Amino acid sequence: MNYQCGKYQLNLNRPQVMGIVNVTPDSFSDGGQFSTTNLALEHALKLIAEGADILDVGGESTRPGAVPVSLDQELSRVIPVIEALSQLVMVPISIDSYKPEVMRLAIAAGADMVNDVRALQEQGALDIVANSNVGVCLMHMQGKPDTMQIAPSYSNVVSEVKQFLVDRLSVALAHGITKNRILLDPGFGFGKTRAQNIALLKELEQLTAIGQPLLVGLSRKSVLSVISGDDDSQRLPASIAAAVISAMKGAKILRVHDVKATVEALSVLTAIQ
Ligand code: YH5
Repeated sequence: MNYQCGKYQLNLNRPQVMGIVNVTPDSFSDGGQFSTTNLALEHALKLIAEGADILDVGGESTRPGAVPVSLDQELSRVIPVIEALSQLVMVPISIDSYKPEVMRLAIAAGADMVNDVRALQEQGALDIVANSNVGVCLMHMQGKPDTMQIAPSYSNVVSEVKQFLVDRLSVALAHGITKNRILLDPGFGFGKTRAQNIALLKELEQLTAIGQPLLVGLSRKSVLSVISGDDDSQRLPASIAAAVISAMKGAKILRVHDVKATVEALSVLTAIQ
């Protein structure tokens, strides 16, 4: 099975690792544009050296309760990084944004894929992807990032997420985005309680059964915390377990912070597949 994204064809016969590149002002830098861009580029090159198959570049946090950034702010963060990376590296570059204008300019700057937590529901987003050759990831989210974790509610989380993904897949196909360009994603942590996230992971095969490749993002998420109140850096072993379990249940792309450890863990699975 192959996945078409821009000028690249990804081989999905073995699980692929998507490395997360956050382009947000760092506490170690002065917060200026130059150092923000350069720290992100340095991090991206490290992830490539560790074996990342794709890079996901994002300029706005979609964590629960995160402050939204303006369009101009987001563009000034991500565009220089995408321009540089698309010239420097030989892996697909994904733009993590739900804003059509960010998608459009990112594609012009060399992005090969759109990772959209709103599944192309913003006005104009479908046309921008359809009128290009980039890949797309359609993710499920209940509510909006600022309030989604207050009271997530489903009668059956697995069937409701599945129905949403099937519906967005049909809409994307009807707009002329071909099957080989579309990934689906249950959106772990996006408007889901811990029990609902666990149910989705346990029943992930039901989403694999849709027949489109799945992208899964569980890396460092709070659903994995064993001790209440623990910080992100303590979630590596649980993140590795989640990536391997997801891949065993059919996920084709794992979106992770810790690329080296994930690649090494997945190589054991690849060896027996
Ligand atoms: C995803 O699942 N997630 S941003 C909270 C954390 C750690 C990490 C409390 N973008 C996904 O990474 N795109 C994000 O600790 C995504 N799928 C896709 N397609 C949230 C995130 C995070 C949140």
